[in-house]
Amino acid sequence: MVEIASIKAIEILDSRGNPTLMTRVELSDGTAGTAKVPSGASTGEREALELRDGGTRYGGKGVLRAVANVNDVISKALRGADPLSQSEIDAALLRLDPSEGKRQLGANAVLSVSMATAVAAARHLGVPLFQYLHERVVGLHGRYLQPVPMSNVINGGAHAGNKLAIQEFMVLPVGADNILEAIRCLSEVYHTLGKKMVAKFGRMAKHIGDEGGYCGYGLESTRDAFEQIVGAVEEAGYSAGKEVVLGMDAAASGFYRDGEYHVDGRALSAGELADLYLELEGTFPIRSIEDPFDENAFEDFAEFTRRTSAQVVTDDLTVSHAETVKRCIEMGAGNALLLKLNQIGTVTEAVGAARVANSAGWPVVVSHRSGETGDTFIADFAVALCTGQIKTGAPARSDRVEKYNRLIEIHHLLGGACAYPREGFRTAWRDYQ
Ligand code: 2PG
Ligand code: MG
Repeated sequence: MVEIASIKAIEILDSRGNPTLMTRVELSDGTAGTAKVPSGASTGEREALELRDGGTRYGGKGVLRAVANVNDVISKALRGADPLSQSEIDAALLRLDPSEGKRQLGANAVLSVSMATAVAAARHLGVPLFQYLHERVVGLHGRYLQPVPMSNVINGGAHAGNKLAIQEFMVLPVGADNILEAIRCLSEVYHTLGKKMVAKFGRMAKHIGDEGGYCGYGLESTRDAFEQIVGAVEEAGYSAGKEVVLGMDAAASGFYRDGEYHVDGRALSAGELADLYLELEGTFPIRSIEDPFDENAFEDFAEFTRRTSAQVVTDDLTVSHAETVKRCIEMGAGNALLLKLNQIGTVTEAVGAARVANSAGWPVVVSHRSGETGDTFIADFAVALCTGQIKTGAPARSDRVEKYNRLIEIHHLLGGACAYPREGFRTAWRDYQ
């Protein structure tokens, strides 16, 4: 029987140049898997802990304590364990750190081992990661669904230095027949948007934010940003509202202060902000809105979910925790789950949160973080879960593009035999569970 022979973490850098972990799990047959952990900027206050060293090294952001937790504590405990049982590996990790939010070892330390073990197990079996996760971890049946990418082409909020309070302005290529055409579409729209913004605002508009979207130079308001995107979609030869629809992540905790939402030069109540979203939805083909209110405004989420016909995605509200997802489902606060592995800290728990969401009819959107690496685990994870939706930034810079490249590779590995949800991106997953 194959077993874990060694686990070794090192400190590397993420896409913002901040330290993170890369962990390698080696098995007794010599096969190995590595994983690199991402990091958020607009983090939810209930997320699992990203353990950082403090002090002056790397401005306090070093992760040597988390690295030591992998190398000294986790590696000793898991040596000899069965890598083919992801649930047992993750249960063992939880026993090592039973604290709320993985505060002892750090969710970054724990997650690096959880993911790297899955990668090593897939290598050992000689199957692609998405197939291993799909069959052996999620427990599905060999029919795959590619995700519609929600591609963040203009960055605002915590991800760029501009006047936009809204964090992410996204395009969803729902008219494409497959993932290859979808990625081509979003790349064409992205480049057309860049040229258009440079023509209007000058070369500064070419700069990009943390997730590869344009930095929003010259844009004065939410409406401005959507107008530019719709113009670019049409100029690129696609029909806005049909072949390409829009999404946004307000990440509203980022502009909520003293009971008001500070957006577009105004201070709005939750009701007024809801009215603004509905007005935008009436003007532009917006089909998905993430975190429209503060991360503690459960009631406002519920009220808005009743009023809008867009998908209401919960991120900072639910932080990929199954228990909080249950609470939101009961309240009707949102109707789709954003799933980030590092908000919860193990693969098994993330799958569990997805299961809870799906069992109530909620779709799941697998997501990157604003601080990423070249790791492509989430591309495989989205295909494995058949979520039908992924959020992984603009088609720019390797930290984002590698995920798209992996989706392209998966398409070819499957010989093209992989469905694409098109406009059914909110419901297609149901046929694949
Ligand atoms: C979000 C994410 C990813 P961050 O809010 O959804 O886009 O941002 O990783 O900074 O939390
Ligand atoms: Mg978000």
